[in-house]
Amino acid sequence: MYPKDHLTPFGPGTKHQQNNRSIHIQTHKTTEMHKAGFVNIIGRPNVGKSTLMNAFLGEKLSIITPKAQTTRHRILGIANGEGYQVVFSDTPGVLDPGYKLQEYMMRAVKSTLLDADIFIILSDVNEDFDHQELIDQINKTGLSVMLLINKIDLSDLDKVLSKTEQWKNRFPNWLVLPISALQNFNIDQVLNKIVEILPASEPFFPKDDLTDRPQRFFIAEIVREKILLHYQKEIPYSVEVGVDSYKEDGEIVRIRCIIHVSRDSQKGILIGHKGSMLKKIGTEARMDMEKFLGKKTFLELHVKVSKNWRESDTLLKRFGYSDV
Ligand SMILES: Nc1nc2c(ncn2[C@@H]2O[C@H](COP(=O)(O)OP(=O)(O)OP(=O)(O)O)[C@@H](O)[C@H]2O)c(=O)[nH]1
Ligand SMILES: [Mg+2]
Repeated sequence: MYPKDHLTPFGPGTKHQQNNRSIHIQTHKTTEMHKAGFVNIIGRPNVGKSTLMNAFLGEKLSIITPKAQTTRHRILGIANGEGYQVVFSDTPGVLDPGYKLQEYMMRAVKSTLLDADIFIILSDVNEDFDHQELIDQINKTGLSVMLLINKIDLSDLDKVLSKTEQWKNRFPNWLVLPISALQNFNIDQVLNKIVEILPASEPFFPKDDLTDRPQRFFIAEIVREKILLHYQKEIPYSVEVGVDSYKEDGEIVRIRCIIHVSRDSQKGILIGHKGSMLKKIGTEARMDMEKFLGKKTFLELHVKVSKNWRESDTLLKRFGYSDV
């Protein structure tokens, strides 16, 4: 989905131009000083991939919830520093797909095999990443792999040490490190290591970019985060959120979002008694949007039944799930 050549909105960092260094003398000079590349984060659902990317960025970009399958797309988060640019990819958790939406999610994961410079496989202290097919594909690339054992704040030293040993014995070429994404433990050390390994390259994005996704994407994700947090059972997995209209009106932003549900019966559950649930979602989402946009926000939420959207190629594509 994101071959590097297509990712490069500007300048001398593009592969094409790097391949023609002789005619770009200035590019050649600066390439030696600057490091840049793609670090793709892969792991099972709920291990903390989004928390980790946000920790690297020092910003809340990807949404995070205690529920598995929170992330549905590949999301780039760009960490810019003096002399480096690390383009992280947050991805959906690896699973065996049961319906079309999940198939699209897994295609997003597979796309990270095509453009990585470094893989981060995120595991946690209680669960191992055991998707052998993906491990084989990653190893076949011959690229650097960092196996990070997350959530060590929930464990004890003995367990962390034994997990670290297990992984080191299994994959002697991998760099194995314990971390806590939530508590920022070892995050700077991992970032330093990444920069050390990355190739010399011009940046792939302007150095003040944080992501490749438009503001609207994150607006919709904020609403989805609140739904994941406040509803149980099938609702979180049956909703999709789209931004229907976004208007700047001086210092105010007026936003209308559509919440798509899969069945008629889910509409009432989502709205709640006299609209109480929808109101709660709206209030919390609006507060987060104001922080994210830095502006006073008016938010309108509407619920629409888009029958069985999770199984419809047409609707999935309309909602931004691509073939990659
Ligand atoms: N205690 C602890 N909790 C963590 C840590 N990292 C993440 N979590 C929690 O784990 C849960 C899942 O985190 P996410 O970052 O959404 O996990 P994910 O891997 O992106 O999940 P999916 O998008 O569903 O695949 C959240 O409740 C996080 O707060 C950590 O280092 N320690
Ligand atoms: Mg996630």
